[in-house]
Amino acid sequence: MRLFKIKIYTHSTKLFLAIIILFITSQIAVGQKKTSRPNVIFIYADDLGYGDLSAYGATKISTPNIDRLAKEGLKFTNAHATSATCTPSRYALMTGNYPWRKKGTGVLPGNASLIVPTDKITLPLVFQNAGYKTGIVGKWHLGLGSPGRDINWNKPLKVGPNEVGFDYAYFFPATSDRVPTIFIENNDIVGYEKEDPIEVNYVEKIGKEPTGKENPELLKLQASPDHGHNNTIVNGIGRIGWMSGGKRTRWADEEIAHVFLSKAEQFIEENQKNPFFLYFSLNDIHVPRMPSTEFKGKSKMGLRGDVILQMDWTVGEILKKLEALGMEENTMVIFSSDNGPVLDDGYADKAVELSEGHKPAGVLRGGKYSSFEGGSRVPWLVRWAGTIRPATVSNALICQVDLLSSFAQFFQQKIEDTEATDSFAIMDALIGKTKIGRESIVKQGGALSYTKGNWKYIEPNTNQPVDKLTGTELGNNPKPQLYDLSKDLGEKNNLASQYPNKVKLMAEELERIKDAGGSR
Ligand code: NG6
Ligand code: CA
Repeated sequence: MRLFKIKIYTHSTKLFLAIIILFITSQIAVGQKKTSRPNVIFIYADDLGYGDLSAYGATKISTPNIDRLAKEGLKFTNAHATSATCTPSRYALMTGNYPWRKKGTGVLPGNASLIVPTDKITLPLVFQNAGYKTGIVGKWHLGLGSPGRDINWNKPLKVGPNEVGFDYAYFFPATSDRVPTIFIENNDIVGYEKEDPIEVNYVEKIGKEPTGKENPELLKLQASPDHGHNNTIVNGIGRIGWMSGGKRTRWADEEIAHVFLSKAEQFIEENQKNPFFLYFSLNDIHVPRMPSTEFKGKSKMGLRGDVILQMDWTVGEILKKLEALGMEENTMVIFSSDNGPVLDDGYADKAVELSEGHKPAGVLRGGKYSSFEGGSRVPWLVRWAGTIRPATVSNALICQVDLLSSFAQFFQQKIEDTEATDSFAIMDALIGKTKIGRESIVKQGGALSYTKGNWKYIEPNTNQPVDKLTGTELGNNPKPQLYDLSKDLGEKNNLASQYPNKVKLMAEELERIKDAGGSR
């Protein structure tokens, strides 16, 4: 009898244990399912500086929603765009190649041809190959249409984001200070009417509409002298370039943030059952800074501060949406900026006067356009709830050009040696598993710079040291520059004459990287 009881006992214990083990393994399986193919949202701010967020030390402005990413995730202090302007940084993000290797990757006009190859791997293609749905919402600025052909704005706009890996695209072609001031959904201009055909020109005036130059009295935001934002007036703001027609397709600047947010939310909702990659490329905080009414005057720092708050609100809305859909754990949210900050970038919005006491680049020297760190060292935050430990800080050296190879590594895809040649597979660094990132980086401002470990070398360059229009210190110097970033992040002490051998070595290594056609 006794024996029998024990037998039953052991039998049921075994059963109990088996059930527990089954339960645990099924939970692990659910967990894996959740985390091995997370959705990825890459939020890319425009012209946001290293010191513009309270998470990065700003005290005159508060960005609680973006700061949440730091509190609940990982904050990088040594993260970089490849370049100090938009088009080249975005080219690198899409292709995994340093932009200075290819001619024609500088800031593009609104009627430029597509510069991203359609027959090579791209960041969105990595996700498509992994079975993800891919979308871009926001600023594009990488051209449209085949090289060498003028864009016909009155036909479907083929050869753009859709042709380089995005299943869905809702975007504007260049920048909000450039014509055409239109939204495009996939291949079509939103609200297009064939009775009012659209023409765009960057050489001479077309049509009879007033321009900022001829009719400044019509402007609600004056252009700064000499910057050239005084051509066709759209929504009371002079633009770079001329356009005619498409009267009802033109946006109001005040609606851009809301339109993009609603399209991003729609994409998230529609794809909540698929894994997806969303490239959410904000218009904020680029000029013209013209926030929606609810944000006007809110920051007490003028329009530039107001659009920072609008940008922060946008990020908060995305986080809310993920929460509402129960998608926090299976969605990785990455936030960064395409280049450093600038105050006067073409419009008299009083950014210089009203930013007093605020340091847009934080401790860094220079800003947008510069070879100094202010040009391209940028905020970078990642939240992946349940996987990345909250409130982690990493000083790993990482660059936006690495996203392509890192996600390919994550999905176990092989990238040909001839493609994405400057993109390093450093996924463990990007999600905080290690603090070792890439070994070195070549960046582009006024001149090229080469950083390895603590040392940064800037190539000699005879161009003007200070940009006359924006007042930015460009980092140009006819003599070589060498900085020890571990002691001098503000790049104040040029140590080149103290360490001539170091300078020689770094200059040689930079030449080798240039000649090699790739650095990976
Ligand atoms: C510059 C514009 C500037 C801005 C920039 C592009 C002038 C004098 N300045 O050429 O206003 O539009 O291009 O910014 O034209 S970016 O963030 O897209 O690179
Ligand atoms: Ca930019």
